[in-house]
Amino acid sequence: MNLNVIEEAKDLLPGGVNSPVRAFKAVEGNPISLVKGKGCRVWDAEGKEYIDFLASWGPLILGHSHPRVVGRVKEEAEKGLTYGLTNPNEVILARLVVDTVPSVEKVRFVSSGTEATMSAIRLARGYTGRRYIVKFEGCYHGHYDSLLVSAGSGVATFGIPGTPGIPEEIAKLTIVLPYNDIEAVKETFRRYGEDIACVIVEPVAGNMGVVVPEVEFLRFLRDITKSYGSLLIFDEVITGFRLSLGGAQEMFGIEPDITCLGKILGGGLPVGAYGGRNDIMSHVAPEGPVYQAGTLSGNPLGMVAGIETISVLREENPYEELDRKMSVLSESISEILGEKGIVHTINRIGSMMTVFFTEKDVRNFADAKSSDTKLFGRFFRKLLEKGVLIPPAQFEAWFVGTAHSTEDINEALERIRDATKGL
Ligand code: KE4
Repeated sequence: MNLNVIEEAKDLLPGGVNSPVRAFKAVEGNPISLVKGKGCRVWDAEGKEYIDFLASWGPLILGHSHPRVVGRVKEEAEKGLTYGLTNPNEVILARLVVDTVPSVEKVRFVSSGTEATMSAIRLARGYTGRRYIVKFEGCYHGHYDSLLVSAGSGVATFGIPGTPGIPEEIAKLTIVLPYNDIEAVKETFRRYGEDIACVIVEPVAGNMGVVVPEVEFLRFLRDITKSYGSLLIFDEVITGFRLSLGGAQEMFGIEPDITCLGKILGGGLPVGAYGGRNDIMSHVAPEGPVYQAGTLSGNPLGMVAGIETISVLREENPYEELDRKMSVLSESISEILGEKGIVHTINRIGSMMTVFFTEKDVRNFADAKSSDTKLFGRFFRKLLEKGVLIPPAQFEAWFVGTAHSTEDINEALERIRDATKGL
């Protein structure tokens, strides 16, 4: 059954998938298809069960099929799926976001994290009238042309296309710098600061694997953008509602000008958002001149899934417990790998972590790339065989959610211990 689905998919979808990482190329594995999820467990098309630390790349902080989320979506779907005009649930979720994310006074819903960051970049350029943007190597902000750009040669130089299909003229308007590198940012602003529209950053990186910034790095970005009249954009698509109710900006006490959200915001349905100060968001059409639109933006089902998810998080405030659970998981995995003499380092913050197979401290993408990705691939495949699902790529974040009980974590650790025997 599973094999047929995967084989037939290859005839109909590029690489047999709707997002590249699902093809398992980064772990040299055979992709599986999942048909059911409940709590912290998922089942593939052949009925095999896995304890899930992928959590659909982050959205499922409450686990799969949370009764309140599913119940509310069912109830809403009975009434209708989409109207193309404003639905009251858009206003309810907007109020929740404004009351929960410290820097957001006004918000616009879209249908993915990519749409959120793409729109935020356009808004920053429209608001400032400037061309250049700054991003950091190893940070991923979705597949928007201006953000699929690799570092040029040398520091503080213009970007080069990260994939075919992006004109050099667009790529060179993006400057790509090393994460955590204050000197590189300082030099870039000294040269181009008057023409920099914005800096976009993952305030905790999840897409090079988890990399926690030096807090003075974020503080420096906040100060230098303010002094040059550029906007600071926090891409909190992963960290929003993940690291704390108010995300990384609440955890670190640093307020960006624009925040991008996604994943948990939609509780598993396609929802993204960008928001920020009133005087900035008032530039977005139809209130202002910066155009952005979407047929299913603010879709009622996505809205109610988000409302229930964020409401449960506000009621339960599970963050200390999630931090404790992830701490037990990461320390126990480190012990298991250590007993086998396997060189590794684990970066963890709150309920997100990454196991790197390198002896280096991982503080940026260059460090992360020193990992033994072949060994990671073997590790992934052995875990999958034993019924543990982690992200099928080294440079991603693992997640723990409220549905992972202590017993689930212990059971997963037994399976992980078993899996490392033949590593
Ligand atoms: P989406 O367009 O995939 O909803 O969001 C793009 C995005 C933006 N910002 C951050 C920080 C993100 O992590 C993402 C998407 N994350 C990846 C994996 N880390 C999604 C998985 C995939 O591409 O299949």
